[in-house]
Amino acid sequence: MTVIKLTYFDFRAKAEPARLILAQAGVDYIDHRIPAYRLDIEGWQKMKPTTPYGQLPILEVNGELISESVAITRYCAREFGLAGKTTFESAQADEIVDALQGALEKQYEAFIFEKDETRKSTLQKAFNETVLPTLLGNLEKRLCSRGGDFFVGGALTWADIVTYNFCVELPDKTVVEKYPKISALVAKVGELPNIKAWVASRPKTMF
Ligand SMILES: N[C@@H](CCC(=O)N[C@@H](CS)C(=O)NCC(=O)O)C(=O)O
Repeated sequence: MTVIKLTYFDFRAKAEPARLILAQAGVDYIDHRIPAYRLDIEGWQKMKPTTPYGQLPILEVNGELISESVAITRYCAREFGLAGKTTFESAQADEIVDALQGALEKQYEAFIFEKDETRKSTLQKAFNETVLPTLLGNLEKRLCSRGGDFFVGGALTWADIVTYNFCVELPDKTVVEKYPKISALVAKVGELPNIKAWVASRPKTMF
């Protein structure tokens, strides 16, 4: 039996897309959570050098380790049949995930990492008024061009699950309502029984 262990801080953040995929696929895995690094600086400083890039999440599969959240999420999607049926479909799913990832990095910068208050507020304004509407508008068009129900091949893939996670984690979720196809997709993914059960039962964390 394959033993899968996902190690991350006790947040949703960068591990949640992989957790959602594993939940949707009904995979039994070890959801290993360590205290947020600011709550256990000493513990994290000990563990940090044991990880490939000094960061989490990491995924161990039968003891072999991979790092980087998107690589981990993509592996889970491929391994459990949620990455498209052909290499072209895989690329179509990758495109959506990459587009979301670009915006997500700007969101983290604006809402979490930037310490200078003036710059932070400029970045947040740019995210809310330009980055996010541009991305959602483009994704709405992409979704329509691919049939309107799912992003790839008329069936659920990780592109849909990552989109769902991005939208439900937005500081202001109501913005998604302006994009009817994306909104319907987010609702549909949220109603998938395995996703719904995971979201209801997962540890409650701030982000
Ligand atoms: N590019 C990496 C970034 C991972 C990352 O930023 N991890 C943060 C937590 S979200 C971390 O480990 N911070 C602790 C540190 O850098 O010491 C990924 O996507 O996995």
